[in-house]
Amino acid sequence: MSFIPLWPASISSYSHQVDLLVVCFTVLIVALSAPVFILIIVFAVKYRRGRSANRKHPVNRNVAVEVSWSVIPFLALLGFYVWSTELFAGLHRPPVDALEIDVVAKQWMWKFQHPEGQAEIDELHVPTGQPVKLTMASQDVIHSLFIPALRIKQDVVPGRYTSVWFIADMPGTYRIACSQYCGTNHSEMTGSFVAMSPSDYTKWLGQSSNDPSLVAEGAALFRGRGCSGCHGPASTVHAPSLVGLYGNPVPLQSGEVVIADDEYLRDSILLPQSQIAAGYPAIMPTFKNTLSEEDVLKIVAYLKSLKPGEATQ
Ligand SMILES: [Cu+2]
Repeated sequence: MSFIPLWPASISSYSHQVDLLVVCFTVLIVALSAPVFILIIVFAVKYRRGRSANRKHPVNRNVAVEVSWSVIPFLALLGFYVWSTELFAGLHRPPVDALEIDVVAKQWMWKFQHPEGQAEIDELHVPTGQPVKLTMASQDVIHSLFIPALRIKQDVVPGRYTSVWFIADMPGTYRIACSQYCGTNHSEMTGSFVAMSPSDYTKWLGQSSNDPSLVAEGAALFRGRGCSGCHGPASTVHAPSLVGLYGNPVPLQSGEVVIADDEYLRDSILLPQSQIAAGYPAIMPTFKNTLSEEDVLKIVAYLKSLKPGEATQ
């Protein structure tokens, strides 16, 4: 019989910080609430009916004490608010050199796609000591990727990308779970998180390198689904060139200027009428019913690879 450990393995500096936060917060809450319960019991015994005790209570106000027992806990809790918010916000600021892995959640499995093309189901292999950023999409309902050993959990929501990042420090095999009820087999939507030394990871990549890279698959889709007909260099249709687009500002017809990030590229493919680039007619059809989230992630990977000055297809 196996038990769920009370304190699961903690394998990153982030997970150590979360643990420290939880321990300190528990200590604070006990320190704030224990005196209340202890005094309830003490007074209940001391002043119970029939007991001879001095029940006179002369007026004895001490403003300094009364203010301090409100202000000190308030400041302590505010400190925890700042601390935990800082930790939480850090989850969404990945370093630029992070290894990018795409995640598609669907009833009831996790699909992970490495940039070199390796795809895995319900298993995620990552190198230790290196930042890894997960860009996640859902094919159906809301799921939530939970990796207890890293103390991270992020909802995966249909219709948009969410992301999370981490650095795993200790090699080993840990659990992955879906922590958002997503239908009948929700409880079976689990998997293994395998952290490997960088050399083992390179070896692992080499073993399963039959698949073309994400960028190559995206490029094939870009041509195969007709995107290049309008957006390619030889096109006669008035459509914006997508070379060097990623990460740069895009002026919209509405006068707004947005940054072409993953989410913008995704929306432009699936909801092309929502944000029209300034100076271009709104003629692009939606690819909502013909491309899966996985296909879109591949095309986005391809578009991100298009840098000005490099040969394009
Ligand atoms: Cu799920």
